[in-house]
Amino acid sequence: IVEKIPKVVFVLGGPGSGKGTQCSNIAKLFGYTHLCVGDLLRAESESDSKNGKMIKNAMNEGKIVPSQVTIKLLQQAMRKIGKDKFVIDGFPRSDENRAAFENVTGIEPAFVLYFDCPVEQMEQRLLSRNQGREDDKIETIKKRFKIFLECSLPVISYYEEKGKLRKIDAARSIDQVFESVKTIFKVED
Ligand code: UP5
Repeated sequence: IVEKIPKVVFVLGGPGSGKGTQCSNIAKLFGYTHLCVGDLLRAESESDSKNGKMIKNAMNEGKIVPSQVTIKLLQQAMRKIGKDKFVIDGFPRSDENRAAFENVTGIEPAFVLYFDCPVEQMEQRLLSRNQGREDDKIETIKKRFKIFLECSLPVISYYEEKGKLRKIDAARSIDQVFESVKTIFKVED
């Protein structure tokens, strides 16, 4: 059986830039399946799998979980769901993540959304989210920002150079941001 290669859109942006919020809108309106890599990792960390503790520790430090773990979870989810269009939220977070995903899956994204938002605004959103996420405390938030700047911005530059980046001003209301998202999907989809 030849597996059909699914269409993938990566959704990137700093912690609190609105990736999850906008991905669920994209899923509803454009028929994509939303895969939040942070959610896959949180679920795995709650299971008794051998990696559970390691994942929890990494996330509590805002660190990037090793690619092999993340990519395996992503592949499992994509196969299980069996759909052909995915928005992948919060991955790849480093050049190493990106290269490993390409090598292992042979998939390149159709395009990449980038939610651009000032750090102060992202921090405010995370501090007022109040959903009991263990990494939403100020010390961990600072670490997440640092890793984003050091490891994830290079991925964004990579896709910009390839002409695949679609940058959106995410410092506006949820509805205003979604208007920009819609314009892009109407052209690209
Ligand atoms: N909100 C959203 N949009 C708004 C707007 N326009 N105006 C005002 N408020 C807005 O939104 C955050 C909050 O802001 C919400 O309360 C929302 O209502 C409000 P959300 O849509 O959740 O933003 P998002 O960018 O998705 O923020 P999130 O905190 O989920 O992003 P992170 O990238 O930090 O979290 P993620 O779950 O992807 O990753 C968590 C950790 O997992 C990482 O730190 C890392 O340790 C690990 N990880 C890996 O190791 N590898 C991976 O590949 C992925 C994750």
